[in-house]
Amino acid sequence: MKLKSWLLAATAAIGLAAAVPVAAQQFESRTIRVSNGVNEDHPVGAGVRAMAQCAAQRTGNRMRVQGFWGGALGGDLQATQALRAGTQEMVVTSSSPLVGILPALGVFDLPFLFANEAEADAILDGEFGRDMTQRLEGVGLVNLAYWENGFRNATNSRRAITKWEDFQGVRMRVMQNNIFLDTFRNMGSNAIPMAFGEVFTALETRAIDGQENPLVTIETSRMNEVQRYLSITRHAYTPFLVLYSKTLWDRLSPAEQEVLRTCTIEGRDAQRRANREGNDRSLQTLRRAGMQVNELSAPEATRMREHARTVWDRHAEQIGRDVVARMGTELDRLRAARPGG
Ligand code: TK8
Repeated sequence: MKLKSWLLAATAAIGLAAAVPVAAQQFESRTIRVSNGVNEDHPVGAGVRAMAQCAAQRTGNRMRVQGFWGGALGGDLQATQALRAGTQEMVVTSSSPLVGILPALGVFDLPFLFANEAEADAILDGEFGRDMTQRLEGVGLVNLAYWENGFRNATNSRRAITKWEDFQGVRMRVMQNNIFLDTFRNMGSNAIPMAFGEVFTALETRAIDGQENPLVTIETSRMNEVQRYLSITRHAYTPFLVLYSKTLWDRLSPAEQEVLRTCTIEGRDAQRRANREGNDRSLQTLRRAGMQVNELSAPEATRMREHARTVWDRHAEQIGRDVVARMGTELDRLRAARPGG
């Protein structure tokens, strides 16, 4: 190449480098794949977009976060195993399917654990959540934040659920989790464990009668197309874990790790906001779509909660009695400080 052309090219390259903020120049170009079992119009989409925008801004567009939706990279457990194998960077997953990896996570599956979102946030974002994050690191998973799947409600094609006995004989899909299996068997349901990606088709073909999920998931998974009854039971609260493969995490620079920690928290706040705003909207949408909606009365919710208490006793050992006891102590402290909840 002639000297003049070379000088021109070199000048252009230096000029370009100078255009990228110095801070950004410390970042490699990298695409981070994050797997999700829900669809992109679910509030998790708002969280991933906020996280991606934050990462791009802080790295001069060198760190790209790419979402894969509807279980395209596999269901919760399958994607999580890919992280542990170091073949995928991130997943947003319910905690429930991971109890085979870390039994202590089962504490979040105990029926009627949280009374409201404020309690859930205080536990998850506080000392209890940090302890669980530390336990996850021990099994090759870096939990960057707790996002919100939310309070779970029941849908089915056979009858309105007005009291726990109405579950009798209903073939209810539950997550692949022994506490959910027990909770629904204990109410007389024929509980069937199944990965989330198979649920819509199983409902459509009547292989199962019902399932249970938060309102925004029921709506964005179009379950009104294959379910007649929606019963507001709020029988459990599921967190989403935003996990990074520890194997791949350890190869990141401290600066990249800092960006991801900061941006996953920004994503958390956007996702929780979208989830909570979305719940009311989803309920109206599902009503308009023709679902027959009922809410458990307070006395029947109390009866269901009391009936489910036996599940707590049966699973405390497997979860870890210390973990269950700490959760109880933390919740008692929160409730004493905020009697109104
Ligand atoms: C989505 C799942 C799902 C969960 C379930 O990846 O399996 O019912 O509530 O939303 O995590």
